[in-house]
Amino acid sequence: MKLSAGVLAAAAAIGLSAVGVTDAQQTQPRCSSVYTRKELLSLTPTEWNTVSGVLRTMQNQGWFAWFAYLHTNWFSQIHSQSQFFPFHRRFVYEWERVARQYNPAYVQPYWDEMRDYRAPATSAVLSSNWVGSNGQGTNRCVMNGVQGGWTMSYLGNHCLQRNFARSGNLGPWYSPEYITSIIQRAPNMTVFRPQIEFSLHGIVHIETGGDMATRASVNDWIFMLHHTNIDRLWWQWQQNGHLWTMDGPNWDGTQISLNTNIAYFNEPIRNVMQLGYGQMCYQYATNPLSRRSLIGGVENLISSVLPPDVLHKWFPDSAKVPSITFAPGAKPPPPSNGKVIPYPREIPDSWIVSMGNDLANAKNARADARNFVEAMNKAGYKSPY
Ligand SMILES: *[C@@H]1O[C@H](CO)[C@@H](O)[C@H](O)[C@H]1NC(C)=O
Ligand SMILES: [Cu+2]
Repeated sequence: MKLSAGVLAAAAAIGLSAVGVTDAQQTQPRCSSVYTRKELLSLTPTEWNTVSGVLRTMQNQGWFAWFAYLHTNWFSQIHSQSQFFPFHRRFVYEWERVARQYNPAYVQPYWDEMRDYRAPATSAVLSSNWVGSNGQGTNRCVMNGVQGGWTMSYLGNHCLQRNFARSGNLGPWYSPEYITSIIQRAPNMTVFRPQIEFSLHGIVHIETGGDMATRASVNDWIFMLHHTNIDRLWWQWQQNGHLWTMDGPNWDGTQISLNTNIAYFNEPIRNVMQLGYGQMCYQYATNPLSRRSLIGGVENLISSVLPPDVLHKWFPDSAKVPSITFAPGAKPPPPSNGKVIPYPREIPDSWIVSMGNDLANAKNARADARNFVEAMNKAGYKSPY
């Protein structure tokens, strides 16, 4: 596509560099400033005060109920097909936009779930200091953390519920190595979407249980932490050569494209593809906590342990980037300290079917995750994570 003189002049007027305009897909202006979404546990006490205060206000003003209603009402249009990523990016952004009207210092944090994948229930995220732990009593009501004792009004008044799987232990979930492998291997949205939706995405919903395992999962603020992390993973993949990649089915049976409208929001998917443009004026922090997962770092370790054929099958980028320079303190410990990667918990067929999701895709995604662990263990790989 050739850029017209008018487009170039408009781009110059809004201050895009030559590098910026080579992106012919981008029709939105670059943000004049961006804010940074951080891992929850890296928030300062002041930042957490801001966030938790806004959440209480939003609960009192009915926003939890409104967003839970939206997610429920549009459920079948936004899951199990390619709208999944763009819809949820726009949805989390909408939540953040409302929150920032109450306090402009609100920035939506994420939960780095790969960091906690071996024993998620022991994560500080699920402690009384942050989002609270498992539900209590016969009704599984959440009694501690930022939503402790809350009554949710959608659908019908009830206490916020959680019912952790595995007798409250949760997990194991999906390793940083596996998520990194998906990001390196998935060639298009048709492959990438189910691999994330039916691994990490689904298991956190199901295993948290209670409200999180229903269509009204937005009642639990873990939803926002979780989907912000899922959005971060999509962005990682986009930055890995897939900035404008959008293909596969739309909910109405047509093929999706960048010009397809996002369900409910009625604006083209194109508008939310590139962070730092249009309304998407945020970026993701790479702080010391999140560096542990989604790691350039692990590749060096992996490539020193795995036989070349195994390496190239599961980590094709390691052939392109033979060695990585570590930031001080970021180098993974030697393999002798490592542990075998456990098989991840899988999403049951019954849940896939009850949510109206695509069972064949879900089965493929499960098999891929299992084959990965088997290949790593067979090769004698020990994980530092
Ligand atoms: C996505 O990639 C898979 C695997 O290479 C391929 O079979 C499929 O046709 C691709 N689909 C699209 C829409 O590009
Ligand atoms: Cu959803």
